[in-house]
Amino acid sequence: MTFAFPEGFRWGTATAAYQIEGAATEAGRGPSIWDTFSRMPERVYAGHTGDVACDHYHRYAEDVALMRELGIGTYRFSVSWPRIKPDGTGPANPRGLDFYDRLTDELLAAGIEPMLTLYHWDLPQTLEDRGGWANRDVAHHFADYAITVHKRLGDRIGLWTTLNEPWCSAFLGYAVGVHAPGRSDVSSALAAAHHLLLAHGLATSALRAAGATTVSLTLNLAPVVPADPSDALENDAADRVDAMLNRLFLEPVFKGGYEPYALDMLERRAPGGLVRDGDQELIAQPIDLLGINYYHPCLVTARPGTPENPVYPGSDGVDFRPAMGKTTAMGWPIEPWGLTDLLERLHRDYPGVPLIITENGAAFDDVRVDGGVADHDRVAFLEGHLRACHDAISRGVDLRGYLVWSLLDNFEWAEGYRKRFGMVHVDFDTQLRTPKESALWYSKVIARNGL
Ligand code: IFM
Repeated sequence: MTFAFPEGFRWGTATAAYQIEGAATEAGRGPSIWDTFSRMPERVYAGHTGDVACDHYHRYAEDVALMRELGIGTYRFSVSWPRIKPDGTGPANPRGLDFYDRLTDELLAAGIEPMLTLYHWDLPQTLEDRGGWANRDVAHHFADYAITVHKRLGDRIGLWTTLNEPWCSAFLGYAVGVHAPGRSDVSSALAAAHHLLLAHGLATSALRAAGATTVSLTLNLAPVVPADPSDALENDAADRVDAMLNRLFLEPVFKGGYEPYALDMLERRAPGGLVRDGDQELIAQPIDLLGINYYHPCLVTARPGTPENPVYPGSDGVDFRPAMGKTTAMGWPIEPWGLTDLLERLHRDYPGVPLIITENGAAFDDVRVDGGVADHDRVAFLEGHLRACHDAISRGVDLRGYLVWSLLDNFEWAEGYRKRFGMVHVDFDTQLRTPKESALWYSKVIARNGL
């Protein structure tokens, strides 16, 4: 074997509630912002919704059995807040908790370690009606919800993640409206970013007080690469994007506070008094693991006069370069070196924080061959990124695991079901699951603990 991974390395896969569960109105679940958004005209491809999705709510046992057959060691799933608290606050809906209880037991019985994410973008609609993440109160409601889930599952779940990709929730949801709730207002997005971080801090300390031993946060991070690294203007362009994509979240969590640039942005462009005394201390709760979702680097160049891209406040004069080489079906560049760079940077800038890849994967237009799915592109993608992880580990990075996005083809947000990220093909008419070549390949990687 050429690329052996450390003993105890976690091999797994990930999904999210709204993308796979379906059963949108079952057992007392309330509506989420994605139920509303997907019904707005022309927001989601072809009017697709998560109403049925992969019907995982009813087929979870079959999906767990599939994972067991593949040898999956860790399964990262998210809990639907509106299933647990249909109005976002108030008493728990026991039938909602029952589902995750059954899922957890099924996973444990199959020898699969559950990793639970509390928020993967499906805010209860009633909370959005009260201002959503731009309203500070939501952070406190989130901590209450976290404790409700912990009370029921804390005896069996060892790995807790507060938020998935708060940058996406804040900026894709509130600055440009390509995701739910579909608002286009930079100041609300900045408020949302701060309140998401606050929610993370409040939930982390509440979970810790309740006895959780491993608490993590998952961020979508990417190296921001200037076209000409020897040019000062180019570096400044890259630095301003990096400040809002990466450091806006990393610095307050790991360094005790926002950088002056980010703090200034939050105070100047968001409604007054956003960052209150004590907030930064709350956000800086120690965590045990940082989850990284890596898909591709962000390529930029300085072009004076270019208007700000609202998802990166302060990015005026920055142009976003298209991919040069091979891309996935999302049009994202395939650049595994970006993952090694990112891991090394995190190891250097935030030493002592164990890392785990909580998502990496790709959408491709799969080719069906004799009833099977020959997704050679996905195999090559995963193999390239696993080598990138191995490189980082051999340079001293404390990387504890790798989870493929995703187990199943699923509801890819604004792209609906047309972009397929799964290692397992889903026929959305019949709900038939067919492991693709990548699933079989990954299974062998897991068995060998390496490539
Ligand atoms: O499908 C998403 C997931 O929900 C969050 N991270 C990126 C994936 C691919 O776009």
